[in-house]
Amino acid sequence: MRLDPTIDDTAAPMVERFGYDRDAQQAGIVHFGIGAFHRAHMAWYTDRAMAAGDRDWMICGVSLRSRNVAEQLNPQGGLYTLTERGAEGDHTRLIGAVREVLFAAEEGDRVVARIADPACRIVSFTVTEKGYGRAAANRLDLALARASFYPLLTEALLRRREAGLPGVTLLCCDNLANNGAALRDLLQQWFAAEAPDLLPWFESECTVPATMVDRIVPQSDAAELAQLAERIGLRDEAAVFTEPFSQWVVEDHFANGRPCWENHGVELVACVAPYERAKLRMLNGAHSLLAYCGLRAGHEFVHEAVADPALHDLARRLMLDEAAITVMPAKEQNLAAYAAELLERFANPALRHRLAQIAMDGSQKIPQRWLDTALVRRKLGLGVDAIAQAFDAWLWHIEDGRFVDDPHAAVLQQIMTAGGYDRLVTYCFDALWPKYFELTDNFVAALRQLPRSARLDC
Ligand code: CS2
Repeated sequence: MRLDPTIDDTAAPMVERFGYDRDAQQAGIVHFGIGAFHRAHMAWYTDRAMAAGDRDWMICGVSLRSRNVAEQLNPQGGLYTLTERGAEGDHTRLIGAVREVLFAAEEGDRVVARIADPACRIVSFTVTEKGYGRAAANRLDLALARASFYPLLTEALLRRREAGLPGVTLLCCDNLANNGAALRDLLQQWFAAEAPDLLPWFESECTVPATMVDRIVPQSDAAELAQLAERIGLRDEAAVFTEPFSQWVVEDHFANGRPCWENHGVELVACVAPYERAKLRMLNGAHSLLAYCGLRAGHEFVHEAVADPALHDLARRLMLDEAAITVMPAKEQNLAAYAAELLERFANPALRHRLAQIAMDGSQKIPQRWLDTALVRRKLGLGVDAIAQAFDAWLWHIEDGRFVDDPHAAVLQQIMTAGGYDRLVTYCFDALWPKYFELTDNFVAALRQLPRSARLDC
């Protein structure tokens, strides 16, 4: 039997329930990019806030790229289960916070109507690093932006302004450096080009807080869905599987209200930067290192890569010897303990987290994960060694080509084939990441020290 809104309380008794009247709630949130991460993170926090008495924070999810999530969730009335997989076994909860999923390409009018509705107070995003239409150095590429959420958002905000409604909070939940400021800057560029008269209203009525989001959420696979159905007696096509750990640090700057997430573990702070930097440079930095070095060493999953003593040591060195010194921690942050905890989280064998999932979109992830660290270290007169090894493994990954899923894959591979490593390294710092141009010599020098980069002759 498939999960649907009419299932009664006797079905799947071991599953924890949300326990609020979904039909009595309005949709206070429109979320772009309703993938597994959002369902296991913001929707999970919001579900618990509503279960504790907060009202009218149902989520309308929007998919930009495919109809898949709508097909998984809509027949289930938006319901899905979240299973935490830890040392104590699996713990499953039914989540009620999602009302519906709209596919933007076909239901744009509805997306606009949901955001323009007086009930909507937050528009949030997990559209991945490449979903923001950024070219080098946070410049907005208008053609890419037109294919993303910007036009629908603009139409909806124009309607809100015409109707005299208040603004909304625009909440970026992606792993970008300074994600609030970055999104704000991109929106300013977009409005300046496409809807200049909306810009002053946006600036005075909307806010764009920074967030640090953290929960490891692998793509669910068919075997996991089948095992879940066996265990709970219900088939859930939209099920998510994640770790027990979750963290969300949010700048408390909301234009039009928010759920009381702070009662459910969310840290609402004045400044997110130290948390975000530690997370991007240590967790995500080590993740990408494990992905490229792990794939090169023949591993498939994160827990396998981190069980390899050489890679464990390299990930630890990237976090502690290289990244930690570049982060000015908040008072309560202990970066040594953080690194130790991260290595334990990576080692969780119940999470089938594919290295290939992390390896995708390297051209979009590498700057905030490795290059920001390298830039600070250069200013301090310090080199990079673990990061250079990780970078070398990324070059291998491009050359090998088996798992490459990256918006710049074709051009990177072409350059590699035509000019080899030296041309590719130069191209990266010249064209792809010009903000980091001064690092070219550092990386060339560091790569020269590595055995497999003997071909590097630039
Ligand atoms: C991962 C992240 O796919 C990736 O690139 O590094 O999704 C990571 O699992 C999350 O940021 C953890 O919070």
